[in-house]
This record gives sequence, C-alpha cells and structure tokens, in this order.
Amino acid sequence: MKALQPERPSLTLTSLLFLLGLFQSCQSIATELEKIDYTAQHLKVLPTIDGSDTDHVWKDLPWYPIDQLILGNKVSQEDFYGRFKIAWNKNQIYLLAEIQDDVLIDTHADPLEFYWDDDALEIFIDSDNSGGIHKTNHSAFAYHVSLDNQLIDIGTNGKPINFSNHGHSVWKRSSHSPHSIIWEVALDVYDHTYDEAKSDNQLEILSAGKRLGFALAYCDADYGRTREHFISSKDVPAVDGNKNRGYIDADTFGTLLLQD
Ligand SMILES: [Ca+2]
Ligand SMILES: [Ca+2]
Ligand SMILES: [Ca+2]
Repeated sequence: MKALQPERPSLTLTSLLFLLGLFQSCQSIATELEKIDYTAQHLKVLPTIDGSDTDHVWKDLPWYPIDQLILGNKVSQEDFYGRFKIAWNKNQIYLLAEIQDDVLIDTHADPLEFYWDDDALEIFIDSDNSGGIHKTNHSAFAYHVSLDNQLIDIGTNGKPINFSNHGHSVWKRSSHSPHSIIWEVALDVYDHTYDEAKSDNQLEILSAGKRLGFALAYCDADYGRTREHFISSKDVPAVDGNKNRGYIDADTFGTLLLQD
C-alpha cells in the first residue's frame, strides 16, 4: 500500500509578492538606519554653558570622535585629539566638545579675516538634511566658532558675517589635563528661509524623529599664519583631490537624528 505523502505547500504569486515586499521593507529600514551618523538626546534639563562638563545631562551621553583628517598631514594625539557629545531642546542643539590641542592660537584678531586659519570649532548644520550647495545661501550653515567665542559664516554676498547671536559658546581648560579644553555651545537652529536682512527670523522648532545634516570639525593652527590641520567627525570624499568641501557643499555632512 502506498504511503500517504504530506502535501507540499505551493508558493502562490500572492505569497511571492508578499515576501518580495517584506524583503524590500527590510532593505529600506536597513538603509535608513545606515544613514544615521549621530543621535542627539532630548534634554529636559539644560546644561549650563560655562565650559565645564559637570552638568548631569552630559554624563550618560555617547562620545563621537573628531578624527577624520580633511586637511594637513597625519596628526598625533598630542597635536590634536577631539570628541563630542550632542543633545537638543526645543530650538537648539547643545554640544560638549573635549579638545586636546598642544597650542591654542588666534593669530588673526579680526573675527572676519582668515577665521579658518586660527584655532576654531566648526559646526556644520543643515536643518532639513537636504544637502546641496550652501556657500552663499542659508540652506545650511558652517559656523566657525573662534577662540573668542564668535560665530562666523559666509553670507549671501559671499562675504563673512558675524553670526555670534546664533549661539552661546564658552570653553575652559579642563581640570583633567592642561592641554585639554572643554567647549560647550548652545546653537540656535534656523532653516533655509533665514534672511540676513531681517531681525525677526523664526527659529526652527525641533522634534523627536527629525533629521538634520551635521558634522563637527576643528581647525588646528599652532605656529604659522595658516592652520596645520582640519579634522572632522565626518570623512569627506575627495573631489579633484580636495576634501575641504564642507563649507560649500552640505552633501558632505553626516546625518543627525533627534531622539526623545
Ligand atoms: Ca557646563
Ligand atoms: Ca595642535
Ligand atoms: Ca592649535
């Protein structure tokens, strides 16, 4: 007598389409996750912007390295070492950077002249992560935060503008090491509609789930009248041998996700 064979399940067109859809969804989720370079925690209590890292809110946040060489030769840890933490509140991004730099120097006293050739923290921010050319528009900003805590970027006429009213920056030498500084910044976030001619530009209202273009970099000048190194948290692919494209092209920024 012939044994009964179990019935083999047949793969219908409907189930094939279902599996294909599931596969594509998984791929899409994976791609979305891959795009996140930094996550910022929502702050209920704000840190005191005073160049001290003792605020409770900083304690458990992850560090992100500033370790991608954009300009200059390989840099030793004594010459430059940097890392940062990032968080957000209603209209602002909060940064805590720990910078180790052997020589702090501000050769060009005028904040609008050769500001990139003095020691400076450089904050790249694109409020809607749209990318694209931003050198002479405000689709994105590249704020150079100088040692005297002024914020400079290029305006729509191609000339540098003092945007110090867009943020509050304070740094101090670290109590842990004489060559380290703790740098805190609270940065206002503006979108592409920012108008230099207006005094009542509205701040972007931030919310959990929002993605911004972002990178944090450091211009390291030590001895000459030009910076020796430029180091970023995000590597920039070279175009015609040039990696220094962040101040022009927001496509070079990483992606920052705001979390609850
Ligand atoms: Ca503080
Ligand atoms: Ca240095
Ligand atoms: Ca330096």
